[in-house]
Amino acid sequence: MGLGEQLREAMEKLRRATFTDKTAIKEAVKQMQRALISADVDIKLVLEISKTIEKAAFASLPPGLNRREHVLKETHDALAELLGGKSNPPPENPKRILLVGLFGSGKTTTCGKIAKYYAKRGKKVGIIAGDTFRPAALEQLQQIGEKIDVPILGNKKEKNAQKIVKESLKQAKEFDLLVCDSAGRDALDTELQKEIKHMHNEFEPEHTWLVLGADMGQLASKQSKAFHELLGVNGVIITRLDGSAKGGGALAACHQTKSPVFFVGTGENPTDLQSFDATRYLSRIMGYGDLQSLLEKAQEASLESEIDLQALAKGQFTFETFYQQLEATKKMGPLDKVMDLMGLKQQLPKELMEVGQEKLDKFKFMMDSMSQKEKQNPELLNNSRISRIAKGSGTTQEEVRSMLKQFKHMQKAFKKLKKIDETDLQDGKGMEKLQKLFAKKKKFKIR
Ligand SMILES: Nc1nc2c(ncn2[C@@H]2O[C@H](COP(=O)(O)OP(=O)(O)OP(=O)(O)O)[C@@H](O)[C@H]2O)c(=O)[nH]1
Ligand SMILES: [Mg+2]
Repeated sequence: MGLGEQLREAMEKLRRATFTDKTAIKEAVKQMQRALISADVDIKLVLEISKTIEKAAFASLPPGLNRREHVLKETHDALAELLGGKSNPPPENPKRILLVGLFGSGKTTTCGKIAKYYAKRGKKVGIIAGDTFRPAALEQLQQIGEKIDVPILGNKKEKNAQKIVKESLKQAKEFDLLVCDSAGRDALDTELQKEIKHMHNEFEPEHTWLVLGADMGQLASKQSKAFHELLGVNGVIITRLDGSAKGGGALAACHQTKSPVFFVGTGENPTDLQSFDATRYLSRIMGYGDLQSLLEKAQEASLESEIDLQALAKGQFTFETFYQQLEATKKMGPLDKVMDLMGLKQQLPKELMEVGQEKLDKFKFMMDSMSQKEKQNPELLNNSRISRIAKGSGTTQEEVRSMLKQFKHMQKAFKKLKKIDETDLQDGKGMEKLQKLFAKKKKFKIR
């Protein structure tokens, strides 16, 4: 079973775990450990990742996520870190890139893709045909070169790759970037090792990138290590990610070479190259299509709570804020969770915590039936106005009164927020202060 499948199974366990049950969590974490260890990931790292997951499983929750989602997100973040961080933009002005890798990993195709990528960004690029083993390797490159309009530097008669590089470098000044292809090799074969080492010494590339097929699986780890020890690999490219393979070996490759994935190949054409996105990749190997939306949800939730807090802190608690607050909290989960987070849970009556879609809709209709002036000055709402609003919104006067009561309760509670300095909210200390403030006011009561 490859790393991809193992990880997916571990994630599946995490997803199904009840999280009230310590043994279930521990079991899921163990499975994750097994998956990582079998991919030759350093034991220290494995333990770090497990600790992160366990911590998330027992720690208090951020707004908007339930326990399961929180654990999945933390796991994702830990794995993304292992892949060299969430975002690794490729270098902007590389001068020399050497591509190395096993037979058929996609080096030659990728040479074309990278050349195209940088040519599109205004660089004058040349490709060195440094593969003298594969029959018709030069022709293959020449065809690619024609397609992308990039010159190929090579010599059909020369069998020594080092000499080809030496010759090509004489023209180096003409180009901003030289991308060098190499022959596919088993990195553990000593003869081939010598060959590529000589070529590497001649070329002196600042970038030596290892090209790996997404279908390589467990083989990736050993080979990556050997290539890295031999040449000092400082970047990884995963090809054929468009196929059915999950590309689990990439995790191990990144770890072995201590270098990030810069690009992934997603097809056979020169434009089928994407800069790497750890989240997209992890969604794939973890078989969790919703990961992206989960992360968006987490971000949205924290954004929403921030925006609301800032508006509230300014003391502008209007009907609009009221509605927004209810709507946001509905999206984020039960209102009492948010109130709890703000240290308000004990102070607010129970009915305030419960807000369903039906009630929200009614509030919306009522608000739509109010004039701007009424929205800004709720004290204007006398009996005749209330009667008008009820009629206009298809609700009863009693329902309008109940909504007003709820609004006033909340308005009063949030007046306390004014005492919090706005800058505190921006630097994240606001929440702490807020909790302290309300914790002190144990006797605070809403009538
Ligand atoms: N679907 C798909 N196919 C790819 C991708 N990258 C490479 N290929 C295909 O994989 C096969 C091998 O690609 P090459 O570029 O010739 O690989 P190589 O590493 O140069 O191979 P050798 O020179 O023989 O070691 C070809 O059929 C390519 O079209 C990719 O990202 N997606
Ligand atoms: Mg090739």
